[in-house]
Amino acid sequence: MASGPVVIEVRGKVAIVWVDNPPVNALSQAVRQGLSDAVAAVEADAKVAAALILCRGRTFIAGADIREFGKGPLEPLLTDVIARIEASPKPWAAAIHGTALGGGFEVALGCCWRVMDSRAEVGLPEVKLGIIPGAGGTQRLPRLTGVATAIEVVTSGRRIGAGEAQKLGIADAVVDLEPGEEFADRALAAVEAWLAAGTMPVPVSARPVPPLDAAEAEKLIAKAVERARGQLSPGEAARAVADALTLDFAAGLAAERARFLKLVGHPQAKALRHAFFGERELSKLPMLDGVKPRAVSTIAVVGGGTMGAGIAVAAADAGYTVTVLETDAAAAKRAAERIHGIYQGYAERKRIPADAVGVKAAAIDITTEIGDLGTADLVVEAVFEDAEVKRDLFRRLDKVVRPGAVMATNTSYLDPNRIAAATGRPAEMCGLHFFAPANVMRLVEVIETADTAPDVLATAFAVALKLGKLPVFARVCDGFIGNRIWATVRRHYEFLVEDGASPAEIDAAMTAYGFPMGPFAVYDLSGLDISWSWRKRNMADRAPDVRYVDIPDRLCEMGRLGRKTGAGWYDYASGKAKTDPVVEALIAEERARKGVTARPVAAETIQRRALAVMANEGARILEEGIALRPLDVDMVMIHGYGYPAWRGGPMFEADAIGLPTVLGWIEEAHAAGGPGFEPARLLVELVQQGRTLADWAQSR
Ligand code: T1G
Repeated sequence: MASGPVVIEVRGKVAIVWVDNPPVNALSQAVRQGLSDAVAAVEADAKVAAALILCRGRTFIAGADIREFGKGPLEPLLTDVIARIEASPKPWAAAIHGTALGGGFEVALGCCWRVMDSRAEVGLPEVKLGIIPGAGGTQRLPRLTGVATAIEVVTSGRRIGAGEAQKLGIADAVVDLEPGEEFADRALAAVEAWLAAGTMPVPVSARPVPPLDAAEAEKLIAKAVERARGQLSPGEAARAVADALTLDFAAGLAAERARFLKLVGHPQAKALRHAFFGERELSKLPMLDGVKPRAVSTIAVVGGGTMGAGIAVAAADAGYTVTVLETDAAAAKRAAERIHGIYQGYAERKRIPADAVGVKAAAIDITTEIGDLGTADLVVEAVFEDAEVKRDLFRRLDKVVRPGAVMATNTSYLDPNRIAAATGRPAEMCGLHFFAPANVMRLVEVIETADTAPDVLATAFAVALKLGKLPVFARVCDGFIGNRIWATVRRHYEFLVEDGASPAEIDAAMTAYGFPMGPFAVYDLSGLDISWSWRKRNMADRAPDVRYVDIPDRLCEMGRLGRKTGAGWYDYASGKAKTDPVVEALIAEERARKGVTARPVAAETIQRRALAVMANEGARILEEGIALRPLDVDMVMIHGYGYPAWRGGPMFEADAIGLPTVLGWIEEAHAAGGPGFEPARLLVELVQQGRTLADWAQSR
């Protein structure tokens, strides 16, 4: 039988049901229909004793087709297809390679047997899309793993490797392929062996749910809700799994469906779909169409400090040959220790075996000879953030780096044009702005200078993607996309402190909004001296009517540079951030000096101000062509600054709330902040035209 993306191939007594729906075998309506038809065909074929689902391409079924969401349920529903497979008088097996995620894993759970390639993974990541498993995953998984484990799996959305899946009773067999061996053959052999054994396993849905104390289940739900910081789906997923303790399978399934339908249309789910597809749109840029990246196999990193070491490890882990250049032997030794430390951390978190630490660290060559960079295909500079230090370095690199190599600066605030101008080949230059720790943070701002050649840009994107990063295109301005928005909203947090809010109140408001950490806690962590030098560079010759808060300068003058000095906005003597009467007194003193009468500031006012200012600055960045699309701004703020993904980022959220409303909040921010915070022309025009940022993006 062949219907669309599902084809049956009978081998002996087993019907192999091939799913072939590139790129990731998503469960589109056609695939669901094909599977449903396959159940009937298998039942009707007397020669066939069992069925085996196998997928073409790089992965097993990666879940429901997310592009179908919001378009209303299309028959056949996945729940029904899985029920037909499970109820079939002939056993079905699933052979999992690559990933079986969401609905794909649920299909496998509806089968009698699951055989996994040893490199395969399974998971129910629906919470990352603001939903919960909607085809029986919350009811079948706990029947295999127990409720506590199932709650952990559905609330984290993490992937489970084959080894663990076997231990948890999810995988009935794990296949370690010999070179040249076909997974399909090994999976088929497994099914034939099970058939020969003659024992038909009990369908998962008919298996009992291992008991768990109701109070324990409640505790796990509460923990999931607390960890979600305002995102709804993890709590709902935990409750759905816990339902299995009190409801029979059919009732549990119905309850799961109800929760799923409540969430799939929720603004949080729409925001997370925006984030899912946004990540995948980042490198789809018209200026990269048909532009061939240059070949890169060797990367040199100049500077083995925190950023340099992280970049070197990320590059080595992605398979590049890496060299780190340091100024002298002592600095080289420190760089080696940092790199070793990163791998040590990986071993402690069981990401790599302990005996791999030394090998991996040693694979990164560290030199003090700039000449050794002569053969590098890409050179990334991560030295001290000083324009003359960087220009001098690139002048020297210009003499040794081979023609045709790409050179990139990791500067976060300096002008890459000025740095590139220190070389005779500015077209070979771009910015690669990593975020600390560079071996962890996925975001990279790829900066196009005035001279960057198209294939240099394409090379930067290709390397960033191979590093497993999220490359966001940006042009040159102070702070590019992320730091510019962050510096702008920071000024408003400081205005709110001067007007009456405490740093702790602002931090509480923004963590309640969904940020992992409050802004003042972040400032103390990254060091107050960074923005101090930014203010000195950018605010020293400000116009008299520009609002300026002196409190952070006073803190720095007092030597309170943040955690690294034991005090900043907070006091860290106890190891934890504590409100400090010294800071409270300083704030009161500054208010008095400015003649400001403190007034209570509601959390909602703080949150609205933050969104308004971020969206406004984001719109300016779009107007100026520094960023190309609202999604670029959103992905930077989500992946670089902790903006809650379930809000979609400031631009998406501004549209979701409604630009007229947000423009009102921006005007309030302008009233509070004065010159420099005028509403962006783009937003004013869109409101006048009754259009959204998404409309604007579509029209470009
Ligand atoms: N639906 C539609 N398109 C999808 C898709 C999906 N589930 N998964 C991936 N794509 C597209 C993606 O947009 C990209 O398109 C291309 O495939 C390659 O993806 C009932 C309701 C599988 C690990 O959450 O995690 O099941 O950009 O670049 O890096 O309970 O894709 O090329 O045009 O990511 O190799 C649950 C989502 C759904 C898994 C592969 N499933 N996908 O990663 O490729 S909800 C998921 C992934 C659900 C049920 C519920 C990854 C991947 P384009 P890619 P990759």
